[in-house]
Amino acid sequence: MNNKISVIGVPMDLGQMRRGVDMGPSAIRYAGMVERLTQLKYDIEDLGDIEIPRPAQPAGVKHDNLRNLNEIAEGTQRLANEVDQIVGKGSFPLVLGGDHSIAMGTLAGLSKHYENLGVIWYDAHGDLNTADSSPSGNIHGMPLAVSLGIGHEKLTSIHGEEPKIKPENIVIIGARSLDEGERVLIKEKGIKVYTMHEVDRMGMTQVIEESVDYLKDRTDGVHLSLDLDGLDPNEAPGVGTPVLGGLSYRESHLAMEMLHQSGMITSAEFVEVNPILDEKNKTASLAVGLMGSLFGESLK
Ligand code: HAR
Ligand code: MN
Ligand code: MN
Ligand code: MN
Repeated sequence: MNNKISVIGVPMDLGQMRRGVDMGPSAIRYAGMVERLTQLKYDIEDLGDIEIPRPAQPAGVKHDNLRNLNEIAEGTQRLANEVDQIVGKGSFPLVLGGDHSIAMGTLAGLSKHYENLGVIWYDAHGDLNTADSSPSGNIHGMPLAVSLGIGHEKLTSIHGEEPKIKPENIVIIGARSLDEGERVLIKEKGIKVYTMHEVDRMGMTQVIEESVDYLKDRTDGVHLSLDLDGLDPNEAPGVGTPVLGGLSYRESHLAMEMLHQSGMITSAEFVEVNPILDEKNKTASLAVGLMGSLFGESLK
């Protein structure tokens, strides 16, 4: 794994309706992220936070079922520029959310450096909605579709017109809340999904082994996009859209450890930490612990 890590915070809360997720980056830093990764002998630089525009007034106006469209497009474009530069100088981008809409910017920035960028989407949700299929108009439910080039032109054209990723390079893990339009897209595009059903039946070991095998030959880099709501709300109470029956603490650490061993992860983001909904910074601390495992911490 790359020995240089560049951290960038994205205090974005415009992709959904619960205020407070914009404080996710601070909560993760307070949970001891830099100290934890420094102990692992990484050379870590914290670039601070991206500036996110204020929401339009009156707040939260919907634009064609795309709440805060212009502000999100602007903020994620700034993130794309930063991520592009971080990879350009040979460092590992570690992005702190913020709601999951920021992944549009992360993937757009990364896409300039990879022909076949792999994506592991660790999430209760598919985030494959468009304005037409979205039940909420919340853009945090759309970033994976947008990155495939499906969605509003203002979003699909962030940091370049072309699609940022290909459907065959995606693996979704932990899904248990998929909307009808998302199911159609998954079938149509042949996207690989390990729902909770498959995780339960196969176990996380096999899920990660298969995912690594699947992505190994077809990709030239793999981004981990970890939505904390992929974990069970008992482990991760500080998220805006909790869904029961999620991945456990131990399954998630195992997944991170195995991904570390694979040596294939080239960038990562940890999103949807909302300290206002949290219990004593439990979810932010969990995120930092998972980073520890992803970056090679182990008892041996
Ligand atoms: N699928 C629902 C929607 O699009 C809920 C999405 C919730 N998304 C996240 N990110 N928390 O995974 O509105
Ligand atoms: Mn705010
Ligand atoms: Mn998500
Ligand atoms: Mn989610």
